[in-house]
Amino acid sequence: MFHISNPKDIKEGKITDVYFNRTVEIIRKKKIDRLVVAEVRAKEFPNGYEWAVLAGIDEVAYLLEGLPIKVWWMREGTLFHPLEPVVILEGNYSDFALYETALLGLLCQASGIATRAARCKKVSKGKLIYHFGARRMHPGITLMIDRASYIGGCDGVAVGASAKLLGEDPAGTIPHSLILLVGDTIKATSLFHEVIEPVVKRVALIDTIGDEKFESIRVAEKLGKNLFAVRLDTPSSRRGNFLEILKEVRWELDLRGYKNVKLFVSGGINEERIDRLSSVADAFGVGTWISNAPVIDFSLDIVEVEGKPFSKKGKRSGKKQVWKCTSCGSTWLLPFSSPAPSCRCGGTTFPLLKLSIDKGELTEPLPSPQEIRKYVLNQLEKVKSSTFYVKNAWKGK
Ligand code: PCP
Repeated sequence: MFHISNPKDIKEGKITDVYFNRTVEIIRKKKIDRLVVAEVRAKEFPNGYEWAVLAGIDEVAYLLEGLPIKVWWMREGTLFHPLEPVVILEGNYSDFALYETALLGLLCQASGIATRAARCKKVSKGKLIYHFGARRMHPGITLMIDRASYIGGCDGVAVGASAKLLGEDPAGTIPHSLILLVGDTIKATSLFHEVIEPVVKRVALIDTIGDEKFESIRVAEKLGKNLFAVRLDTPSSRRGNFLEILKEVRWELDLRGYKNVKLFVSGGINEERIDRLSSVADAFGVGTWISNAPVIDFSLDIVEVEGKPFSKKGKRSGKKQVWKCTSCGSTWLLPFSSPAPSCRCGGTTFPLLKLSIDKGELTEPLPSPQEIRKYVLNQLEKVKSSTFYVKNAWKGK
């Protein structure tokens, strides 16, 4: 059997830390249940990120729907900051206590992946980013990982079942295995061109046997205008100065009239390599860097009991709202009952946390993955890329 949780058990609050079961038992036996407000927020982000992308809300909606509580959340895809609550729960504590473990798990991992995808897309300066990292993670969560990478900004995912969930076509090229079976890059690519339906872009993998420069020329001369791109997944032992290899392939293809053939890069790709190679590469296949993204370390904490601000040491008490300026993007963290702040830039401010579940029902339909992705890309336009990473920290070629 596969060691994955049964969705029914998750929905029934059975995937929970045992101390929540015992707490609910005590509450019920000693009749000490209380009306509380609890908030989900992250104290800090991995690697000093200044912002993160909220993801996993659609699964949280499914998890909490039907519970006799009120839930406010930021729209999925919202760029948020440390200390800003992204979800608020209000109700009798015992009605949602058993869901904390699953709720946090849904948000922590998906938001980590969506944030890495968004950072890759931001640093790519508009180049294509495809998520190729399903093979690095347990297949039980492939759909979640691919969805988070797509709404975070990736242009496509490789797994067919995930693409189906997203209502998109899967993005794929040719594996080394096909070339090794056939024994030659050109013969293998020709078989692909012969068998696979024409709507699928012809991306030839050119690093398996011969030199990338000569293989790219051979495959371009063979497929001509049918060749969309060449993929370089050059093993690190042969990578040398990868940017120079890309420039050389670009030169040789252009010299022979194949300016339309794009350069697709994969294998060990991260933000720094995208930044360094995006002056020449047209598309990137990113695996581990996205699917194995560090989680956003959310925690859920009570901030009000029976209407009075009350929270543990280290947490600011009281129900809060996060306001954002429509024009400059500034945000404010204020007590929930505070009036809308005015922004120095003159822009109007709006509340990010919206009542989204009331009396167990969603207050409005959830946005589609495409709408969320568009929302993320719009916000990314306003994000300063200079706040990314220490340049040249990466000494690799
Ligand atoms: C890998 C595969 C994945 C890429 C690289 C992800 O290549 O193509 O898409 O890699 P990453 O986790 O380092 O970012 P291989 O497994 O070498 O090749 P193949 O395409 O033949 O499966």
